Amino acid sequence: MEKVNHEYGANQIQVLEGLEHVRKRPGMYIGSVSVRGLHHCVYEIVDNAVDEALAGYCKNINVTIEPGNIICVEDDGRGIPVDIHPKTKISAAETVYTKLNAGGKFGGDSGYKVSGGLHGVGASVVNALSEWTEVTIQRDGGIFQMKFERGKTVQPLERIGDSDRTGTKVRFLADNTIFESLNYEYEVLEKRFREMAFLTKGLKITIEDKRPEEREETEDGEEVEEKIKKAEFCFEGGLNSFVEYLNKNKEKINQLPIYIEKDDGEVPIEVAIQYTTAYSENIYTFVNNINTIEGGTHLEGFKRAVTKVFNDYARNHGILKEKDPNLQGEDIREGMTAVISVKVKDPQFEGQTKTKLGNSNVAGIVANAVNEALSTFLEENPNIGKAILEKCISASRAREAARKARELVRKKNSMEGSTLPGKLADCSGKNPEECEVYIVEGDSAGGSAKQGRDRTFQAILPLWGKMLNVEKSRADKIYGNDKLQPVILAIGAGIGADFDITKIRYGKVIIMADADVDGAHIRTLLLTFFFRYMRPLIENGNVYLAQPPLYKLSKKGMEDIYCYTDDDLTKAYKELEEKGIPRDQLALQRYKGLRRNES
Ligand code: TSJ
Repeated sequence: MEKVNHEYGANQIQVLEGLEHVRKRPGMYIGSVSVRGLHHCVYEIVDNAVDEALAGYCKNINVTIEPGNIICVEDDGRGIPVDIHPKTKISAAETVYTKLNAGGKFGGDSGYKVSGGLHGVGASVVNALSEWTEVTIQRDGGIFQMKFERGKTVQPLERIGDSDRTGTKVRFLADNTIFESLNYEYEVLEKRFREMAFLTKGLKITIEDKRPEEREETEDGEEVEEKIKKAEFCFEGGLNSFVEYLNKNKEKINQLPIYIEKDDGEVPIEVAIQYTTAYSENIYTFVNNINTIEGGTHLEGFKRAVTKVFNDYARNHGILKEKDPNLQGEDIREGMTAVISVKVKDPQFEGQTKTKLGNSNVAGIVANAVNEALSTFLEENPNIGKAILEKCISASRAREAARKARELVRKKNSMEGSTLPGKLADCSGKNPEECEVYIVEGDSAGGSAKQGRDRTFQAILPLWGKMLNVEKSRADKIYGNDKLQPVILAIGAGIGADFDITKIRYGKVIIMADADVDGAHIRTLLLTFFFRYMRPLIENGNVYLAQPPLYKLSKKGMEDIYCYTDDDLTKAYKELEEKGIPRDQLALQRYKGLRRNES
């Protein structure tokens, strides 16, 4: 007995050291202690329940944000095993919660665990970063419960009642001494759980925000309508539903997505493809339900197969003649929306953000599956095949025209030296790292920006008239566009495939548009342009949005107060009133051109 106790003690110390380290260096385990890391904790717990669903034992997962930012996750799976682990002498459930990375070591292995994967650091990490945690398990005819504080067990697993149901419920309060904020964003969680439900056909996930609403009022004291913060996601169509959701506002070429599902026992694959009349390509890829935003071997295999199948089909059906060159991948993917989901037993994640699949065998497996299913689909649906290929061919022509337009722009620029747009009020500084350009809307705004700037490092580029929506035009229309041309020239790093981020003339590209609907429109159009034609600029963090104040409150002897929203203004009035400064003693200035749309 003595000896056993001793071992138990040693074990406990090791456990505590592990979880102490998580508290010392939380970033190493969950990325950051910002809201992002906070949301990660919720995903981590939910992932455990999704694993139970993938193993085939759970149909429902309910997530609740309770008042006080407590998170509750409940599933109807088998319940975490409660029997005593022979080695550690503590329950399996407690081990999952107190040992780093213990999750994967337990039985019932579905093989493709989400938890223990990329952000799968294990429930113990969330436990260590929580002020308190309460786990309730129903199985083997009983209700069992255990409690923790900052990772330490304050109540070992005990039986607290009888039950003929099974399932696991976890409630936790993240530690506010670790996280910058505990304000979960309902919309962010909703989006992730919708995605999780798309990826696991038939699984029902509900989310509800039960925190009391911060009472919002407009200036006139009218109450703002409450948003519904409750959703239920369950998609029998799986990825088909996902693609239909992504394309809901677009004009479709194939009404029903092309659906491919194949499980060779090694790498199960699910793909859905739907073409729209849009010009962009939207492909989302997942490995073990993790969004692989950097792509990888699964995406490569997919692209390779799609390019081959459509070219073969076009040749066999006389759409491409012998003398015609092959269609390029990008032509074939114009207007394509696709979601690819693969399950890989031992995924290797590479790349800057570790979201690029590296397993080389996956490329061939995906390519084969897509090859086979897609060529069969085209043979069986020749009308859809022809409609898609017609679009590919005009994409290919446009690409050729775009190449010529781009070359023309390049030639013109090199002949005229580095021509800067006439309207640009450049800065005198030449070091891009220190310089910034404000893209402002209209002449008057441009004028006041010029007055207020420090010309040693701040440049102003005013824009006029209707900005082109690049989402609705092909590349050939963009290179020569007179609204975009000044932006391209001022930034000075080219566009599209030629874009070279090392050549940017300003380290900060700042969009400064009015705080009204027209301003929002211009912001969206410019951001879309940067996203589609200068994406490294966004990914490298060079694009900024200026937020000018809507109001200034002033009074003699008091420092000016700037308000950025109507809400800010209401709060400022209230706070000043409490300090004994009534509204009628304050001068309110509304900034011209920065108003919200009042029409
Ligand atoms: F890990 C956790 F505590 F965060 C957590 C686990 C949180 C939530 C909301 C659910 C779960 C969870 C775990 N749900 N279902 C399970 N299942 C198991 O742990 C389990 C059950 C039975 C067997 C078996 O082999 O009989 C094996 C496992 C891994």
